[in-house]
Amino acid sequence: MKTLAPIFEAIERSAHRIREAITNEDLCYGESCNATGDMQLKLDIQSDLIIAEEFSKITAIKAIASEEKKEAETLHPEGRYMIAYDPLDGSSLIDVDLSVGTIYGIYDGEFQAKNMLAAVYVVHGPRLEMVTAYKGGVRHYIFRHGRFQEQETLHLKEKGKLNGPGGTQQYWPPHHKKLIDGLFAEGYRLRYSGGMVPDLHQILIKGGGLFSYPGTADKPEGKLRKLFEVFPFAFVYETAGGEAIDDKGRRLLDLGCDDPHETTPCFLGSKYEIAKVKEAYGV
Ligand code: P6P
Repeated sequence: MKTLAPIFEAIERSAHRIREAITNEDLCYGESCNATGDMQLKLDIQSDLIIAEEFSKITAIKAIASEEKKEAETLHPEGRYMIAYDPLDGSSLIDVDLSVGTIYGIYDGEFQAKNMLAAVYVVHGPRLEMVTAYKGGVRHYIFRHGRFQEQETLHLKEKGKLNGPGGTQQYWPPHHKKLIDGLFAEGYRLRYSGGMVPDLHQILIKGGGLFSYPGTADKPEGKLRKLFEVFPFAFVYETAGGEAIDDKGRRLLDLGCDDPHETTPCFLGSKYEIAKVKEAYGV
């Protein structure tokens, strides 16, 4: 962790500054749209500026790619690390006071899944929490009494109990609906807020289950972005002993990425549930 220590420290500083903004700033929409056309909440833009400012101080960071910006941005040409991040994922949930989060993928030299060194996410909920996946371990921190206190290492069981089915159900392919209904028929509990960070955090903390965002009639390539949403969580889930695949049964971390905003259908979860996905999709 020594070499990435300055990056983790910058992530912690950003987490506090973003939480302050969430608590005290207004929620009105900004005047501009982000690369995927979503109206940008002022908080999205502010969070992006906070993170970019903190990372700009670290000469080891060569470039950053943000969900809020169309292209990647070079910070220090002599640097080594490339960081892709979603500064405030699920920000539209703030105005109903639900949890949101920030997601980081830390890449070595280029923005490709095979180059991922570490993944970090921060959860802004009733508590401020952070999870890091690095060098074979998934570490969980809760901010208490002025510092991030490390908890038990996180692991996914072979089989869980929670089901987080994303996407617009009327546009699900029939075999996907059969998969999801089958899990509910086995007694799985519905756990889906529409915020990727708290939804995947819940399944991880509770030991297992399935999070899915399939290809649908309205979004054939899914909705979630590879570089700063899907690859980081795939890295966390695999490090925790789970699996993360696309709708063709391929490991998400084996996929290429040609554009920072490229999306993919994604299934992340415990081994039993991923086997169910492969069976339903015939892959
Ligand atoms: P849907 C939030 O907008 C987000 O990008 C992710 O955080 C979340 O998993 C997904 O979209 C929810 O999408 O279509 O299920 O509402």
